[in-house]
Amino acid sequence: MAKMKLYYSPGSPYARKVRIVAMETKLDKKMEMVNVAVSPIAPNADVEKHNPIGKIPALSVKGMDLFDSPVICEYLDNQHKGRKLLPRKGRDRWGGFASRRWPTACLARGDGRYGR
Ligand SMILES: N[C@@H](CCC(=O)N[C@@H](CS)C(=O)NCC(=O)O)C(=O)O
Repeated sequence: MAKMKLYYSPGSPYARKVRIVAMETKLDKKMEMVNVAVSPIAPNADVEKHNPIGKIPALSVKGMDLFDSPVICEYLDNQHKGRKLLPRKGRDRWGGFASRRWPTACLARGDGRYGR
């Protein structure tokens, strides 16, 4: 897979969500992290090349620009071979199983386990 570039800021909760999915899917290893500062009064020209509304996170991959964190998370979840973190349909999408697998639940518990 071509090297991906994630435009992010450590303080952005949206970017953090994407970074968690990247780590959980191990795709962070194939990702160049570009730490940027953005704000509505100080737009970042580099970010605007990848997201027309200038927000982070934005992911540049294979000549595509992806933005909006749910879109980036879904893309990443479809790029790894492991079990899907974000099931799109059925019981797993809304059911307890899906919520127990969500990485933040795992991180909050702090033991690195999924499931019960
Ligand atoms: N719906 C977007 C929201 C992204 C967003 O609002 N990001 C903030 C940082 S937390 C931002 O880039 N703000 C800069 C601006 O509004 O110009 C997503 O889920 O990615």
